[in-house]
Amino acid sequence: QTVVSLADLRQTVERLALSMPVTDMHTHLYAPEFGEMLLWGIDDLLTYHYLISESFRWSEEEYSHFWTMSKREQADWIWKLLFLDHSPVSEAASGFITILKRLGLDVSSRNLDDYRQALSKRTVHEQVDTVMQIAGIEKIVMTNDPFDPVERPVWLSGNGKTDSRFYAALRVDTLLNDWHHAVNELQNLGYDVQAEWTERTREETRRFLAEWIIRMDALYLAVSMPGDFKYPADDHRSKMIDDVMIPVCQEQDIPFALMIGVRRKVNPSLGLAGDMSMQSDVSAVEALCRRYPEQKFLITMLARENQHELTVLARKFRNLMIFGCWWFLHIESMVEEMTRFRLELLGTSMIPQHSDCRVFEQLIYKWEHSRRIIGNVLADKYEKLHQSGWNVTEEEIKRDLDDMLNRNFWRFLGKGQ
Ligand code: REL
Ligand code: ZN
Repeated sequence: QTVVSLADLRQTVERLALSMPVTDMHTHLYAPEFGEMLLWGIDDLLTYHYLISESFRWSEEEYSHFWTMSKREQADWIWKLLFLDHSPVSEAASGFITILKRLGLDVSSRNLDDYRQALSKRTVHEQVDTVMQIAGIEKIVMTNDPFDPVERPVWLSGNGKTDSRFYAALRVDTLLNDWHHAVNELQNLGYDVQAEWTERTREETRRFLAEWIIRMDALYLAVSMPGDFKYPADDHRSKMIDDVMIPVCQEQDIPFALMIGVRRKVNPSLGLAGDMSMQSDVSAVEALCRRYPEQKFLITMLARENQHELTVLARKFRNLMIFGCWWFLHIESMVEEMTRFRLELLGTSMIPQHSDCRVFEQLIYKWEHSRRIIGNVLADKYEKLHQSGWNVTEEEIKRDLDDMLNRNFWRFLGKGQ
């Protein structure tokens, strides 16, 4: 085991940070078996909701007109506004350029139709393999909703588990945030529930979750919560968590992931692009972790203002794993800031990033940009240790990166291979 010299340190860390295999523990990507749910290619990339909201800042176009355009027309419109009329310097726009470059396309030509043609020659399977290889992604966790009419048949036909690189996470947003709608859905699926919180309703909702966890082999339950989420409270959410979510997670031995701090539809005309962030109350997470010490919680928050407190909380509860720089925090300056203080407060015992990709090729830029920052921050720390005479070996650098990019997640699940 040779020690890495100071001269080689930064470069070694960077090389390994860019290449160690990743488990992407929260995405909106799907295995090819899910058909049209798996988005990929130039037009899906350009119509990413992050780019839609950025485009409208430069246009007087009616929102409603945008939504009547074909996907290709929308992509052309966004390309012109964000890439030709202005320089693509935002994270999402520069990310598209990183993708073109890594796919070997001629970035300098700025010829969108050439890019389209180059990708249209590929099959979805080829593209999935190529992108995972370029991005160094080994395992991908999807977002799976049994109430989704397109998705449900894939699971019922047994096709949801054919590609071993993809894993399921069971989304429970409707149960927690729109109970009225959930009652309808559950009844349609044959569960004997009613709007009123009866013992039978609780039992049947637990049965629904347990059956779907098993059917999907779901790694965890997941939900996005608004910033005004309170726990404990005298409301539907607290009852659902205490009477249904926690008992089922305990029985199935899986974590509960809460992504807290979203304010949906601030501008409804923008569709998915119209969601906003809001500050949250970290004490809800504190109360959950204290009340259920045997239950594991995967937590991320959307407001920058909550990050430090949440990281401190993770020092207090080993059943709390913080993860990712979510959504509006997935920009280089925030990733840098958050990674730095997380490392300073928790060492490597956290999950510094997830991609939240919606379009397959985004794996390339989201991970490349983040890997570089994680490597750089880590290199600073090793250099400091080196000055005190503590030398690290390449094996140790690999171990630390493997923990952060891959193993911490599986270990937290109790599935540390
Ligand atoms: O999982 C979620 O709730 C969010 O990540 C999504 O709602 C969001 O639209 C996503 O695209 C953000 O990156
Ligand atoms: Zn997400």
